[in-house]
Amino acid sequence: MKIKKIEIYAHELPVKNPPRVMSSGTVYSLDTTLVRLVAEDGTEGWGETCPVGPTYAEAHATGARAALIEMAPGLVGADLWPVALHRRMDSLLNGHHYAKAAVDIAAHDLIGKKLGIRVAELLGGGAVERVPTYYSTGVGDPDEIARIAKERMEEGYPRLQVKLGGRSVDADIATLRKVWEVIRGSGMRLAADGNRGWNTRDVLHLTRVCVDIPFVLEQPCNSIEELISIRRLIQHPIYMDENGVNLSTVITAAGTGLVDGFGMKVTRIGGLLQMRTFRDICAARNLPHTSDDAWGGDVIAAACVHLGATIRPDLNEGAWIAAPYIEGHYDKTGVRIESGHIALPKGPGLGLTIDREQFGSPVASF
Ligand code: 0XW
Ligand code: MG
Repeated sequence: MKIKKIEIYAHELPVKNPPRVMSSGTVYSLDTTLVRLVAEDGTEGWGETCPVGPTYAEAHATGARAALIEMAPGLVGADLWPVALHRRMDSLLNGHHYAKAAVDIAAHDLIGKKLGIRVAELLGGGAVERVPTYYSTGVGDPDEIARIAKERMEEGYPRLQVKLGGRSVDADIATLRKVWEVIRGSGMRLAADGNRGWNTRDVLHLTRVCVDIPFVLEQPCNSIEELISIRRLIQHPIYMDENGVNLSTVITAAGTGLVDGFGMKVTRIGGLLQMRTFRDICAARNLPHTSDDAWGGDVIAAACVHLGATIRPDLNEGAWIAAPYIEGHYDKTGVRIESGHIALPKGPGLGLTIDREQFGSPVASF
């Protein structure tokens, strides 16, 4: 199974009710990159990568396309099987996981279609048909965030992630208190995501003052060193998100007991091949985790859901997708949220029907 053709597309995804505010930046519309791989027999596969602006991670939209254009000539004729494909990509470009992930996802989609099986089965199977998701608020006024929390709880979301940081820590504490007043006793799980936005002083204060609220503290500070310094001083569990940049870091974080779980992004870690290994490392250490990406349309959403379906259910913190925060879809059939859960698509590969017309001409094709 070899790659015959590669097309790279750019597509704009406007934020619904803009802006979306996080401690790492404020965004109004996101520039996503799609990859279409075509095999020798004409079977196609789609991949996607969409950094949520240039300051969330060490990634940006035009960087993704530059990396893909750098690799693409050397990928024509390459073996599609993911292990071989990643070796080929690594021989063409060092790093740039978030770009390589788009090729990896497209290859999984294509192989699934060729074999007539879903990506979830390609990833090892054991999939649930109804995948839990979670809702992620922006950073906002405490009363407004509590109102959103109530609405999502009533809709049936099993988990809520509240975005915090980048402002006075007292406003963050007030937000957590108001949200907890609303969801207390409902069973809805809570994550407090600082998105690297707090210093250790503010985290220590926040966790002391909120010791009675059972939230998970997600990526509170910028660096691994800061996580190490607060780890033994707080009583809330810590999840790593942005610092989990590769499998090596994950192995160390899991192996040394630095964290109690992860928020993980398919593109940050390099694609579904690495995500599958990450899932199994977490299972070996009983560490809960998500299956997310930073942003993106229907393709990346489907990739997160297929992987998310295969996570051991007691460790599954949900597959997050950007659909509720985006205007429109470019896929006709795929992933939709209902009562805080997503039905795993039925068709082969990612199970999508892409409306390619929406993307216009490719920005590059090889
Ligand atoms: C909720 N997410 C998965 C999507 C946002 O863009 C960032 C994020 C996170 O940091 O958890
Ligand atoms: Mg996070």
